[in-house]
Amino acid sequence: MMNSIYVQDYYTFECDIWLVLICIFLLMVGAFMLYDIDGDGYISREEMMRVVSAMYRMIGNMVPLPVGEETPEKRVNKIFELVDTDQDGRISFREFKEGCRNDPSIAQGIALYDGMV
Ligand SMILES: [Ca+2]
Ligand SMILES: [Ca+2]
Repeated sequence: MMNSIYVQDYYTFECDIWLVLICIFLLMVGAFMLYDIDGDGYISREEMMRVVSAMYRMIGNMVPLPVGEETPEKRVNKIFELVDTDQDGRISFREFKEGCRNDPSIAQGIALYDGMV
């Protein structure tokens, strides 16, 4: 009896983890597509600049911006430093995905509503 409850709990737990992972993946794909404005499969510095500038305008004074990320330029430079591992000046989905996985602060930095939730 105890055993079946345990299994059920475990199974539920597993389901939740998968759901969370799928959600994270969809969010990442969504975020990537959002940044990749021309849809060529890479995020260029200009594309990220456009989205980040729009984000900064949108969140305006609602969210205190972290030190060193007060301007869209600074944030884009920081993201590129961390994520563009082959330094070709554009971010592939693989780099994007690995960046998010290796450092949750990047995922947070890329998230649209960073600091609002
Ligand atoms: Ca692109
Ligand atoms: Ca790259």
